[in-house]
Parts: sequence; C-alpha cells; structure tokens
Amino acid sequence: MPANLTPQYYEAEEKYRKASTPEDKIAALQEMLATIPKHKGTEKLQADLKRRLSQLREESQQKKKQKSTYNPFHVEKQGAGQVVLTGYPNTGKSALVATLTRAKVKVADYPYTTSIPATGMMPYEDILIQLVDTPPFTADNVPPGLLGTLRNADLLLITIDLSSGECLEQLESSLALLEERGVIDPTGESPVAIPYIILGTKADHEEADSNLEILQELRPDVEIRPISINNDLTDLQTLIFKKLDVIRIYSKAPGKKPDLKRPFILKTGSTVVDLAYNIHRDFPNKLKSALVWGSARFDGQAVARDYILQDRDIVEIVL
Ligand SMILES: Nc1nc2c(ncn2[C@@H]2O[C@H](COP(=O)(O)OP(=O)(O)OP(=O)(O)O)[C@@H](O)[C@H]2O)c(=O)[nH]1
Ligand SMILES: [Mg+2]
Repeated sequence: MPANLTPQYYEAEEKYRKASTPEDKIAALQEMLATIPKHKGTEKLQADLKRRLSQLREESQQKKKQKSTYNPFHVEKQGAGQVVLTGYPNTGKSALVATLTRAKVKVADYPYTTSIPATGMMPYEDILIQLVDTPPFTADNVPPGLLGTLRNADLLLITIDLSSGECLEQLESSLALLEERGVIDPTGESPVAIPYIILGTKADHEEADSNLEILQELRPDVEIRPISINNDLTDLQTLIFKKLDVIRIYSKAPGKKPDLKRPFILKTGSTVVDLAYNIHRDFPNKLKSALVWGSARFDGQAVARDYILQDRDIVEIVL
C-alpha cells in the first residue's frame, strides 16, 4: 500500500538523518510521528519509529539515572563515525579491529573470545573512524546490552567466515537476527534502520573462494565483500567512509587560513545552515551568508543559507 508521505514528514525525516545527538534524534522522531499520515500503509513505519523513539528515550533516561555506573555496552561515539562489527563467534571481528586500529583486542582461534565491546580509531585520510569490536551474536547468545550497541551504530560490519562450512548458516542467521529485532532493514525502507556491509572474512583461506561462490549462488540478493587481514584493506576503508555518508568541511575565520586539521563531520546533503548549527547552536539565526572554496563555481564564492556543501569544502561563515 502506498504510504503517501507528506513534505512535512520528509522534512522531519531529513532532520532525523542529520541529527547527531540523541536529543536531536528524539525531537526529529516526534516530528516524524506527528506528521506521518495515519493509515494502513504507514502502520509498519509508525511502529518502527515508535520503537526507535522509546529506545532513545530509555537510553537517555538510563544515562541520567546511572551516571556513575559503568555500562560497557554503551560506547561513546568518537571521530567521524561509529562502525560496529557483529557476527558469529570466531569470524574474525577482533582480528579486523586489531589490523585497522591500534586497539589491543584479544584474537584467538577459539570462539567466544570477546566478552565486552572494545574500541579503536581507524585513520582514514585526514580523519579517524571509530571501530567497535563486540562479543559474538547468535540466536543462543545475545549478551544483554549488545542490541543497544548495535542500534546506536552509524554503520554495521556483519562478518561471515568464508573459511567455515557453516558460512551459509552464519549469513542467514545473522541477517534474520538483526532484521527481526529491527536493527537492519534489507528492503531499505525504514529510516531508522542501521546501514550495513556484509564482509566475507578470511578470504585468504583455501576454502574461501568456493564458499563465497556457493553463498552468492544461494543468496544472489545479498552482496558479500571478501576481505582478509593478510591482504590490503584500503578498498574496505574507502567503502566504510562512503557508507558512513558524511562529508568533511573545513571552517575558515575571516582573513585567516582555513583549519585543515580538524574538519567538521556532517551528513551528506548538509547545508551551510547545518554547518552553522554544528559550530554554534546560535549561529543559524545570526548567519548572513557564507563563502565557499571547493564545490562553488569560483573560490570564495558567496552562497545562500541552503547551499548544499560537498566533501572537503572550505567554508567561511559570515555573521
Ligand atoms: N587466515 C585468516 N585467519 C583469520 C583472518 N581473520 C581472522 N583470522 C583468524 O580467525 C580466528 C578468530 O579471529 P577473532 O578475531 O578472534 O574472531 P572473533 O570474531 O573476534 O571471535 P569472537 O570474539 O569469539 O567472537 C583467529 O585465529 C584469527 O587469527 C583472516 O583474514 N585470515
Ligand atoms: Mg573477538
């Protein structure tokens, strides 16, 4: 049934997409629920939105209540995006985090090695992306709190062990588990679902090629990226950055050189107003115009408030 969503709803959805704090996300979700047309065609979407809203409310309540108690499954976001690895035991999650970051995580050739999340920062060009290693996730093993970690991610890496004869089962179960709990949505319809990449790990193993072929034959609908910690991982890093769907913006004060060291990280499609809001909550009201170097037709071009910025633009806000 067609959902017939209104422009007001899409505007609120865009706010949700760009929200970087739980408070902003809650506000956007409330607006989405207030503006969504109430009929049969939107029932599933309404339910998804309500579920996400109550999760976020619960989390912020919990945070207020237990400021002093440490919850290892609540992973503070750092860097340009939070990428959480999830998958069956022994699929190479920790090995990948150990290869791409300087985190000291335990890697072992037996299952259930990791018991709580651990983080590391992965350098990518001029930014750092946060990787989060997690304990294994199967139908029989759902560590309390793990779903919260997964739902808070900006991107999930789902690991399938290509050296294992059980890789098909791993693929089917991992996707089903995450979908049932509303973490991912393979149809791509839910705005609150978490984007993901499916990694076929241990691609250097002698069984890997034939296992991957079988997987692709049986599940032509899913895309699996073969990787190995023993091979070059640059393409994976680039893919992770692309999937995070963010842009880097360098700010510049009038008459000064731009600050090229610490870019602002914004969602793709963000405008000059979004940047201003990120610099200071009061700035959007004071904003008169902005000068842009990079995507504009000429250097230092004056642009309007709703000008859509591109990755690596340099922007001078004029107040
Ligand atoms: N050949 C090969 N072995 C790998 C690769 N990645 C991981 N391994 C091995 O696979 C085993 C399991 O790796 P871990 O990183 O501990 O797996 P995990 O998913 O973190 O396991 P749990 O913490 O139990 O969930 C270790 O013996 C690793 O050395 C790879 O790309 N190639
Ligand atoms: Mg591990």
